[in-house]
Amino acid sequence: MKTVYSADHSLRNAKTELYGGQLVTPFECPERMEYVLKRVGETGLGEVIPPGKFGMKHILRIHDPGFVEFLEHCWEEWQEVGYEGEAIPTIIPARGMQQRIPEHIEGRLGYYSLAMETSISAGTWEAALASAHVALTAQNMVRDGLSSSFALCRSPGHHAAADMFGGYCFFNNAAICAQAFLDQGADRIAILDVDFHHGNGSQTIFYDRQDVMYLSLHGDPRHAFPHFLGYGDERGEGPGEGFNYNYPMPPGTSYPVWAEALDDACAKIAHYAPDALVVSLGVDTYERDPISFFKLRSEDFTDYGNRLAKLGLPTLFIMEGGYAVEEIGINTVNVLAGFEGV
Ligand code: OKP
Ligand code: ZN
Repeated sequence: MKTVYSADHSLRNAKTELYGGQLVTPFECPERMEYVLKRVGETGLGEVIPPGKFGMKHILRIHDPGFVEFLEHCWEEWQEVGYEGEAIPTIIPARGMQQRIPEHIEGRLGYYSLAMETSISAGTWEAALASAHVALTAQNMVRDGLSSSFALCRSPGHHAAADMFGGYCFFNNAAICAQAFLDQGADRIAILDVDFHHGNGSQTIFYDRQDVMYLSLHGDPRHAFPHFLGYGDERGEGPGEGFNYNYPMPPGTSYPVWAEALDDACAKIAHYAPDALVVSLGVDTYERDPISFFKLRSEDFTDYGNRLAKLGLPTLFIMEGGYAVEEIGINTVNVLAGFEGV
């Protein structure tokens, strides 16, 4: 399987994440990519290729133009008002407030954010843009007939909504690729999200549509980020009803229970018969992940890669989370090698 990778991810190197009332070094750090890339090389998974050039066209099929413009200029505007730290929102348009876009950067930052751990800093825009292009390059390879490809994306994407960033995500890479498949002639795409966290952005973007089925296995939102979406009774709305499936699971969930949910999701995907499968691949389900509470072991990742292959669908893997940095390479490549039956 070929991997698409851009060193431009390292342009995002935020110094601060608001966590437990403190500013800590972000869990979502550049070193994550080094470990995955190293493992791809060690295991001989396949060639590593750079992203191609795409304009903004595919990104703007998913994201609001005002949001994109905000992301591009946020950091310079933040500095212009004289703030010395990284850009962290302090107020958001919560219940009962106006959903109008303010002029001051503090207000616009709040308007376009869904969470407050993700600081915007120098290079964030460049890295997020490179990440979307990595995803689109891998998507193109599958569109052109490869049976699978791996987009080694950083920043991740599945929390990003049409006009909100947060949860370490800026552009929703999986959603952008699903839409690109459709725009290039596909009738149906399934997004299977195996990251520990619910992909609220991906769900919301396609919630009223039946041309993209979204299925997610994740930590129960009563106990886990993003806390305000990802319940089991969210099934889609209008024409999208019956095309959204959530599998929230409790703290301590280990592989047998998780794999049962996976098999159920795979059966639904098989019945839907999509033209391609997009896998939001986060490996923060790992037992030693520092911010998550599932108990998957490294060999479990190989097993579920194998189960995914049984669907027999053209498959685009998109990197999402995974914060046990030293094991992220092993766990990620285990899924891909398991898929290939290596
Ligand atoms: C991004 B991805 C835990 C706080 C969680 C944000 C997590 C974002 C995860 N106490 N903070 O889905 O891996
Ligand atoms: Zn996650």
